[in-house]
Amino acid sequence: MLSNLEVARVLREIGEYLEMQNVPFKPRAYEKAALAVEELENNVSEIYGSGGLKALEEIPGVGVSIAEKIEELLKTGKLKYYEQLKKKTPVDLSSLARIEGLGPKSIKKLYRELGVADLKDLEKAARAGKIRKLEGFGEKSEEKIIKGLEFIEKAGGRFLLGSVLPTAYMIEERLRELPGVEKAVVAGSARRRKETIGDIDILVISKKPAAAMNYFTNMPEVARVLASGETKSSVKLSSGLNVDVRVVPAESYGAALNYFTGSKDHNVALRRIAVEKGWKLNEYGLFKDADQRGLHAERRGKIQRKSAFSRRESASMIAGRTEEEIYRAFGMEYVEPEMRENTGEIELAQKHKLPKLVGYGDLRGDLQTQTDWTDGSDSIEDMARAAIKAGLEYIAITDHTKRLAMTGGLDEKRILKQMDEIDVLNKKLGGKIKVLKGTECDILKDGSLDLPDGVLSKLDVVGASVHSLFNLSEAEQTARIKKAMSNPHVDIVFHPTGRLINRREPYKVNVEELISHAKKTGTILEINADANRLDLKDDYIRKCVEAGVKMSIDSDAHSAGQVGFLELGIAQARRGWATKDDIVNAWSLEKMLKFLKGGK
Ligand code: DGT
Ligand code: CA
Ligand code: CA
Ligand code: ZN
Repeated sequence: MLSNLEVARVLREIGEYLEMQNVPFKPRAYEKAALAVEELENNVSEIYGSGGLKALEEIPGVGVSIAEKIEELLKTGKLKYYEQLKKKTPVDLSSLARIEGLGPKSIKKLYRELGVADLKDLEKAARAGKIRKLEGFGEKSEEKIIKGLEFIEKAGGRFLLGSVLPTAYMIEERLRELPGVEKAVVAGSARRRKETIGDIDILVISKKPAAAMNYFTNMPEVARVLASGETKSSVKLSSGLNVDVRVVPAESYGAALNYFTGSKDHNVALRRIAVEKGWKLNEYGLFKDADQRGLHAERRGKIQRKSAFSRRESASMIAGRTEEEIYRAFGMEYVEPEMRENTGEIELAQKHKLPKLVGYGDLRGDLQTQTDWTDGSDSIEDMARAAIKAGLEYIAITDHTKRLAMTGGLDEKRILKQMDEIDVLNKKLGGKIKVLKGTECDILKDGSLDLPDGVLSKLDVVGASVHSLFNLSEAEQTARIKKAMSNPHVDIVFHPTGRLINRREPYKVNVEELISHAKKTGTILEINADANRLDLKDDYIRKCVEAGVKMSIDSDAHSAGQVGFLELGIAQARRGWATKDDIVNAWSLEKMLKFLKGGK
């Protein structure tokens, strides 16, 4: 389903393309229609769904011709007229318009005079000093364009959850400590723990909103203030990351948190349920009747004023103070943020059948860590002590094997020596933690393993990994890993797809086939908690859960400081709907080992 903003964007771009072709009047009409759609209280798809073309024509500024275009867009997801215009004018409008200060008129000029069709052309022209010579531009605007290009480049990709969360927590914490602030909490995709983040969203309840905003827009990390208002401000940090802060009234806190946590698709589904009940859900609350005047005020953001708010609250508010209250009013179970993607969680919540997700404090062990025996930086004992500190009951030492020569991978002789050392250490630690003997054994080209079975059979935890030949065909790669899984000593496949988020695609492999082979062979698949990996990804975790394939959540620590750094892995597991029962290292040592040895 298309959102109002998406429909408005297409209409606006049509106007801009027409403007570039010097078509009279029409551009203005499309711009007006875009604004009207943007400001609609209800979703334009819903309006069309209930009232058809006629209802679209009733939107102010939307005539027959534009209504028909919206209809085509909603029905097919595409619009021929728009596509044709785009083809006729080979200018990447939406990218160019992201540069501060560039509108359709100046983009037209740049295209006509300098042939600038996209950001690359723009950069070339600016660096060559050509833009300052254009009429209506100058040295200043050329500089501004170069700045704008730099910002876009910096913020171009999405950010890793692992790099964003510490910043998000930090800002949240600082806001919370300000005088007058009752609550400050991270919402948006960061609260849903999505693996990559577009921007940080933070909600604040405060008696002194101006003070909170003043602090926020003046934080030392702020590179630029994008918007600053009484209730909503946005900044760009010097890291390139954008942060939005909104101040909301306590009465609406739950509704606002729900709205700004998203996902958008989850929100839309909830709102539809409200409409079915004859209610109305928005970021201000859940309301019994659609008091149009009140809603109008809300839309303009004036609702923050106490008087307007309490008037409406007394009139028709059903819930809004907490998220729990809202879900309860719907007759639903509370939905954990990590599940809010509208991929089936709403239906389960209605039936009170949501899975009980593995908790952030549920892990009892860590099954992948490396030490200074290979490419880790700390000793086995350091790692064990760090694990004790992290509250773990067991830790597996899984150093690399000899084929991974650059890490000083262990051969047969050295790993046997390491096993002896672990025996000694376990005695020394006197039961404070159980150090398990393990390996991260390389999978060779033909699917055989880098250590002989005689050694593997002596280990507590055998992990197998692909570290080479990433470019095999899908069939070869899949067969290779399946063969390793068929080895009766292999307990876990570590980082099963080999991806590095934003840096490296996974190798070609049929994960569905790996999952069914894991089921058949009793092999565990890993959820690697490294911020760059988070491998398996959420979709695959769900498939494992459905197939009854067990998983482990491992830190892949290469230093003591990284041991127990499992939060991101747990978050990923929760996004994949995993329960404690699905995660072997959420189990007691005894049960976990029994599964490892008995599973095959
Ligand atoms: P991101 O920032 O791209 O990683 O993803 P989000 O989910 O944080 O998205 P963002 O920052 O654009 O907006 C925060 C939340 O606000 C989003 O999860 C849901 C809500 N929201 C934003 N735009 C819309 C919209 O057009 N309709 C609805 N229903 N909700 C929206
Ligand atoms: Ca966001
Ligand atoms: Ca945002
Ligand atoms: Zn390593």
